[in-house]
Amino acid sequence: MREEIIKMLKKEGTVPLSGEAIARKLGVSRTTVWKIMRALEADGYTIEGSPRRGYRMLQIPDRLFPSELDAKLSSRIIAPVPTYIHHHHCVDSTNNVLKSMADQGAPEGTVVVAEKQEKGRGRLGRNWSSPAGGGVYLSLLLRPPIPPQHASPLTLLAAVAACIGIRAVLPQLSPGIKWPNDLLLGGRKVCGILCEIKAEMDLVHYLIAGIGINVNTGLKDLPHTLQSSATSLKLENGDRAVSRVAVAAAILQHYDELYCEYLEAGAAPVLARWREYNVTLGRSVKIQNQSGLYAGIARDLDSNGALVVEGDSGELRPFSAGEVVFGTQ
Ligand code: BT5
Repeated sequence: MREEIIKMLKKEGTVPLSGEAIARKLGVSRTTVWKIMRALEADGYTIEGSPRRGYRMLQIPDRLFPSELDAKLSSRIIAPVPTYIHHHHCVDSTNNVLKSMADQGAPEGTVVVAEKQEKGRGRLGRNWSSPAGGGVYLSLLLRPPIPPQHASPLTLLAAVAACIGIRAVLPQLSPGIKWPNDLLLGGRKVCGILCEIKAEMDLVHYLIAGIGINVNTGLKDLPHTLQSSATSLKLENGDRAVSRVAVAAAILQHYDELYCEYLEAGAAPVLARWREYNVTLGRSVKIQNQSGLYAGIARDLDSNGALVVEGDSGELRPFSAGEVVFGTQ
């Protein structure tokens, strides 16, 4: 009902809509309409209400509500309708919330978004700092018909979607992908991605792609230890605020398009786009993984998304997991 009322008010624009007309259309009492208006105001919508003339929507908050995201989406698989989007003010981790929904059978394309995370997670038990107000924290659910050993390109797809989505909203910025899927602006991290899968030997049950972006996050909102390595879209945009809804919707839209293409054409187009937007290939790197540290030049991705590194004596070695440190760092 809430979503319906938002749609009705937006459609009327500056023309007031009477409480009675809304109540009649929705088959509820005027008191119910009044209560929903109060709830919308509590969520940050500015609504002018006059007993004689009715209600007008004056301002829409930049929060990741399903109706706001849906208004910018024309997707086929990821959030094809607003009921696929689950908005929370605060969660421990959107990946955790979506994981329990996936275990209970949530459909492919389900999305969980939050304004704040209390235990945002990075890879290998690391932390993703997720303060309220400035960031976008979202997770989306895929159920690709593939074995787990073919899942890597789908984690790279998340970085490509985030990169293209950000560039679509802010064409003046050029985020680049550090393997496997960090997004950097001016050498600083603006977006991190955590992909988790549940699988049997020969079938992926589901993949959750969790994406965290510092949109309007101020450096002072982040822990001291991150202030020299992190940035936000706002900071890179000359300190001008950026619409979180626009960024989140653009990423979901591009994710949808890339995933549809992946299902039809396989991994090659995703890998080609990753190469186009990366800032890793051709650089001197050190790869840290469970077996130690390996230095060389990052040369290419192989067909499964592994990073191929050329060692000192010209030998090529593929890495399917690990941490990249650039030679100059
Ligand atoms: C990542 O891990 O970068 C994955 C981050 C994924 C976050 C999303 S938010 C929605 C979803 N729900 C979750 O709980 N997680 C996902 P990793 O490559 O391991 O990098 C983690 C490192 O990034 C930390 O150890 C810090 O050094 C740094 N870091 C943490 N928070 C940051 C932030 N807000 N901005 C920039 N760097 C940050």
